[in-house]
Amino acid sequence: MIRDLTELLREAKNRPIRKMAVAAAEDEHVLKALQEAVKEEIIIPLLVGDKEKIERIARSIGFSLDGVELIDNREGEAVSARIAVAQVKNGKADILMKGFVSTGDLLKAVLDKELGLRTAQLLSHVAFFESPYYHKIFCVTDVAMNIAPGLDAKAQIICNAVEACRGIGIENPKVAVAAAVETVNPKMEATVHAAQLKEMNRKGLLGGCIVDGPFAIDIAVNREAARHKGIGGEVAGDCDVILAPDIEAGNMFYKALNFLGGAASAAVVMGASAPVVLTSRSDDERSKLRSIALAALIS
Ligand code: COD
Repeated sequence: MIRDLTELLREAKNRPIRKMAVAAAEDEHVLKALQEAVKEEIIIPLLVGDKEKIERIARSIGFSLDGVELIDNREGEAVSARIAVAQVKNGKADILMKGFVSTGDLLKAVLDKELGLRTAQLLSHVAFFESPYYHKIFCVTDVAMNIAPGLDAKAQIICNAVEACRGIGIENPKVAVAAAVETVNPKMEATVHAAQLKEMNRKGLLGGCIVDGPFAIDIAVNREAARHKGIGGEVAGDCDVILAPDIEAGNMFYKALNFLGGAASAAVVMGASAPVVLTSRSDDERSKLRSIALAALIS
């Protein structure tokens, strides 16, 4: 089992090297992360984007592109996204990574019915964290893709997170369904969904995980807080997965952990025919590198 996020890199180095198509690679943070990932022999990049800009940035950071495959595209980032997706679809790459392209444009290319990477599953984003205030790594989902998931979508989001956890050795993860309170309030949809998801899991509809909630975040991550409020069970204070009620709550939690909470993160989109590295433009190259390693482990 991975105990801290730096282990992702060590573990990924021991696995077969993966080929990764990068959509709109003309981005300094992305190229720095790739430079490191190539040095660590985690991936072989296949760059798509504006060749002139990519080569200029690569030169400025001392990244030699000798032997690196590069598909030149000057028709904009959305087209680069479609070309990179096609490389994965055609089996020329095992992983897709977002470069200097908007999340919306990349996801639209991934979701394209004919040319994209859709499967029967819902696609969802899973972000892993290592926090100085928590005793193990954990993930939050979905902070970047599904805007306002309903009950069925949340069930699939949990299944994707469980699969991602398994990919890094967390078997039977403990899932906390996050809300603002610990009791079911019909006026708070997240609390109603929590009770329903718990019941679905009890009936064996989710599988391979323990689900509990509704939990406010303090209950999910802090045993003392849970004990103080009289909440027991295996999940309270020891969760592996936090299911966010919607993209707003999830995204704010994600950014707050990274920018105010001293956390380190790694993220991947699950449910497509290949893992998708979908880091935010403001994530630094270490975070991007960890996400590449995570995707390589899951792929
Ligand atoms: N999984 C599988 N299929 C999906 C999913 C999904 N998560 N989302 C949409 N689809 C399918 C639909 O069933 C439909 O067939 C087709 O895709 C189009 O659906 P729309 O019209 O809802 O999709 P779009 O193209 O308008 O939007 C899809 C996005 C993922 C782009 C949209 O949900 C979105 O903008 N999400 C937020 C992205 C974002 O801004 N993140 C910011 C944080 S970094």
